[in-house]
Amino acid sequence: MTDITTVYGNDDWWKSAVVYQVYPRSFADSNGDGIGDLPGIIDKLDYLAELGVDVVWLSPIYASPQADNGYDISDYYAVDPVFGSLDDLDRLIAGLHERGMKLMMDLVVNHTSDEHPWFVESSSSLDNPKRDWYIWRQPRPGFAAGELGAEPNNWASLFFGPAWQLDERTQEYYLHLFAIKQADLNWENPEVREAVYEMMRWWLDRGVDGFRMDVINFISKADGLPDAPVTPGATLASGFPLFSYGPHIHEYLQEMHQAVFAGRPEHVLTVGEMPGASVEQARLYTDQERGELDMVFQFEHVELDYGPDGRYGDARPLPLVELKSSLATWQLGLSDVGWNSLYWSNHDQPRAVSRFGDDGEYRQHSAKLLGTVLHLLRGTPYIYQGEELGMANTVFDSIDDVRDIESLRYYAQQRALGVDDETLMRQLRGTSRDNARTPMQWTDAAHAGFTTGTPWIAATPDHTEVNAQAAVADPDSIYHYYRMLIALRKSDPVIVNGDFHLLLPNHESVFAYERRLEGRVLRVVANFSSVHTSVELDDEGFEPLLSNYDASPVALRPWEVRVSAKGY
Ligand code: TEU
Ligand code: CA
Repeated sequence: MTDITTVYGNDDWWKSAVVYQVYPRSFADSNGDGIGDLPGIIDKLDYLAELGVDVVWLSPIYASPQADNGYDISDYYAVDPVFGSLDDLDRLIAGLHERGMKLMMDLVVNHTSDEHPWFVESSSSLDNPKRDWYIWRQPRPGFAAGELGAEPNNWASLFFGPAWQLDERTQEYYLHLFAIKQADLNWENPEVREAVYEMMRWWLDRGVDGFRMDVINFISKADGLPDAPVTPGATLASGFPLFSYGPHIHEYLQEMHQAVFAGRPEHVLTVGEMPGASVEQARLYTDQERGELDMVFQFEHVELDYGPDGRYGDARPLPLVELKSSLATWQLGLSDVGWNSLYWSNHDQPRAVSRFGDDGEYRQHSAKLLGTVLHLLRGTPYIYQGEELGMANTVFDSIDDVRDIESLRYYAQQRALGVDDETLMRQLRGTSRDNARTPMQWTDAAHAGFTTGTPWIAATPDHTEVNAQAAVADPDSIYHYYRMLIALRKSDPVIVNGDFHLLLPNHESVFAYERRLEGRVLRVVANFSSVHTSVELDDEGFEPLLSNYDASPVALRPWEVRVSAKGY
């Protein structure tokens, strides 16, 4: 297998790379305990190499009480026994490197588990040397500790309820932007920052090639942690503008770059997960001259379909014109400086084919169309496990099927407010993070071939038809189509380096764009609908390159995508 660094030169290998996200809990279970693990991933390395991906992003495998499936870490230097051992991780790194692939670890340092020794120490007394490693505050003046309204400010946790938890021992509150078991670290303390950098260097020395940084734009909070503006009648408010993009964010990222990445023999691949980041902010974060990050995961295109109640209310139908305009803004905004990451889904989002495509009659066509539109944009594409099979949202019959802490907390909170079960189950079927977390569908056997035991979350019934074994055997499958898209990226510099031009911005069902480089043009025309439609574009000189249908009549068929090229 050709190593991409030899094709593109060492410095920019990450611009031509394709990343595959593995959510270890749901990928492959080797020992029948129902939970995916590192030996399970090692068994599937040839599958990933065949697909052609360059980098594996591994969601957290560190020691963790698993309150949020590993995003609550209790030891940054250990592998959780449920996933295996450090030896297994070393074998995974070696297995990837042997096949010309790289490993990107998840880095969760906005918060730790409340069972991390740092937090255990910090909470043990008011004068413990690690007291200041977390964000502790006294009750609101005029309130007794534990009294309703005594929280130091009015911020809501992203997992519902107040973002503050009283610690009985010292009678102070600690900040947790996510679950109660996820305590926010105090990045203003230089000892905390150095402890994080030291840990990152340890992993790089062990052979990992990059980091995906969890909610990294939340590490600097507004001075004084003020109340957020509240809507009349409510007690809690979104502290979002106050805990994201805080005053020291660029300073910390530059410091991290100097302390961890600068001067390493190989470029360290970095992507910052940044809910709410704007294009203007991303230009700063990803300008190589500034020494911060390679790219960010922005959220604009995955929040466009939110209804008035946000993520967990009923979604609104997403006008394609808005999706195109959003993606085009990011394409153009990061054209002269910075770099885009490209994704339709991950472990926090519903399945792409169910959300942006048609997971019924046109599953195959729409999954290929989505892959094409994404992979031919300018940026680094991310494939979420099972996306290459067209895996769809799952079926939740009852709240007992749901496992995700965020979904369960939403359900409990809304039930307490009197909302009925049927409404909530409908909403969760559309938006629950568990849609992405069902077992990877390997075969048509019981539990999709994911485990010989009982899976921690039920496999989606459609695995009898949608599975890797069938896809690998069928040359016309979504899987093989993805292989072609990845191979095309490696062979055509227009895809990595070309400029982006949106065509037909106001067309309501067709997403069309061109990539241009030195007289060569790559054109993508995609029908995001189940009805025939036609577009008026001058085809002269264009040769067909790739499509999800055979032979092309004039009109575009349902979910048809056509790629053509000129000047080659
Ligand atoms: O997610 C951060 C985040 O803000 C959202 O995408 C999140 O899924 C939340 O549901 C918003 O409603 C990251 C991780 O990807 C996620 O899995 C973790 O639960 C979270 O941080 C806390 O570590
Ligand atoms: Ca297991």
